[in-house]
Amino acid sequence: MTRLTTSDIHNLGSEIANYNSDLIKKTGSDMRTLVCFASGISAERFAEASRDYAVAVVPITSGQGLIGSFAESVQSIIEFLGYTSFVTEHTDVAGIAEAVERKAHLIFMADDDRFIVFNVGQGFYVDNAQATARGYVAALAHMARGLSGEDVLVLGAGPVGQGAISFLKELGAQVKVFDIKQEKLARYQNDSQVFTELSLAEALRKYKYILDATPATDFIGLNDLHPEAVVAAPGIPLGLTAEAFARNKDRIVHDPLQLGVATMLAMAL
Ligand code: 2YJ
Repeated sequence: MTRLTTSDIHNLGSEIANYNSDLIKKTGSDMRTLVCFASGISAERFAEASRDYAVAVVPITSGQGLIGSFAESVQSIIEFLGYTSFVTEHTDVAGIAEAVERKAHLIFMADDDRFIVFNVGQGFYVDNAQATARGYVAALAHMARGLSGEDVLVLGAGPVGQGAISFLKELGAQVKVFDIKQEKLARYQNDSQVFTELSLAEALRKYKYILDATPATDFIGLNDLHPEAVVAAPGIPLGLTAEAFARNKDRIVHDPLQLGVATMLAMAL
């Protein structure tokens, strides 16, 4: 994931209900339903845990420092899902100490390389890349009204792409993968469930369902896509050109933070 900027998440909190409505329009399901599907927990469990869990978000100053409104944006996503949450007054280690003192069960925190939620009581964490992968596969599966037996093209075999591939396999999809770096595809060479594509142009034209897990920008133009393409594109920047996005926007799920954070929460319960 490329480092977010304040402008990527500007207004995220005040726009979250609109974001959710948009998700319903595109996928037929709201954020809560999608993240329960992504994490394999029931809606009842998700609701029940919201009564028991307090969630902290700790601003982290290391590396390139704070991103304006990052912690508050994470908090607004968690609260939209019905959970009580707070941003700690202190940052970094003092913030973690504060979170534990204030009885947080879950602690969200991100530096320049990792973004995790730590489950204090149970001693495990969920990484944003893993959660983002599952959340976006869930969105794609709902847009497609099921992916069992369907061809799905995954672009990029980094952490998000790999997470997406394992969930797509669980869902019974026929997975195709492309990565500009051939060596990243080596892990799938002996995997009979994953087909390696060597031409991006051919693959894009051939497959309707696409999960773009690359950090690349503007490499998918209007005429490159299948005419009925359905795209789940985690992360910023978007791989589609502005033109390609405008033409297909009702069949594209793309956001800077929302679905990944929401899925982290569900997976951390
Ligand atoms: O607390 C803050 O305000 C900052 N330390 C947030 C930093 C957010 N980190 C990023 O945007 C990184 N690119 C996260 C990488 C996650 C990889 N899945």
